[in-house]
Amino acid sequence: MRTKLIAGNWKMNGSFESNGALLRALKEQWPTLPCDVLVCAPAVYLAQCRAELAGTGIGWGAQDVSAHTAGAYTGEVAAAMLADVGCSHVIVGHSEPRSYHGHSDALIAQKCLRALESSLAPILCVGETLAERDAGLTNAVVMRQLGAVLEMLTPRQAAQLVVAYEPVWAIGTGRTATPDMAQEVHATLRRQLHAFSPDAAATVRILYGGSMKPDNAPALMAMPDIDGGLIGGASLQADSFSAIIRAAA
Ligand code: 3PY
Repeated sequence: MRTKLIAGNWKMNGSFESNGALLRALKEQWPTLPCDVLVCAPAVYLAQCRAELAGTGIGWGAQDVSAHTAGAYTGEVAAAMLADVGCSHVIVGHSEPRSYHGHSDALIAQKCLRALESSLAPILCVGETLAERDAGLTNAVVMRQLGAVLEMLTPRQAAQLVVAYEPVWAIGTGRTATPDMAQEVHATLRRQLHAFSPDAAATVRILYGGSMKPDNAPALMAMPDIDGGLIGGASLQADSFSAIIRAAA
């Protein structure tokens, strides 16, 4: 049985003041948690997350990681630095940096490797655009994106991954895949993992992302291959994030 994971993706939102209020509200609401929970904050606020969350059950993670280990890479943050500030996870390959900053499958695979070398679990995002879905390419796209990472990993490393299926057409649009649509893609990803390593297929959590909200979370998370959510806007308010955590219980 895989423990469900609810991960907040704050994207480029927040301030010391608003983060503090949000984290304190979550701590108060969840002295004990019904599933795994973490918040993925902008890098500059990760130390604040550590100060607020250390010793609670709520974890924290980053939204990107350098493909390099250290050195002359102005503006980048190394996996070892994220581990040093207590991160357990890092989002890799979200469709926003894939499309706005040209993150390729090969670069994303390198980022996953750097994360794993520092004992960080990559949350590998995969997902198709609307044009790709309409052209019947959904499975081919997500399998290409996952395959580019798997081919760099050992089965043991693959078992450390978290995969997030985020249909690009459902991100920031308010549109969501129906539970059946999402389940079909999650099952495809699970089969691909199984062909690579049955152990990884049994362990890896496949999250749904893309406008998961309190009202659609219960039906999505009732699906057999949906092991939690990567939550955008609804993770910025304690009440909506908590409602999704309750839906995972
Ligand atoms: C969204 O829900 O908009 C996301 O992109 C989650 O990562």
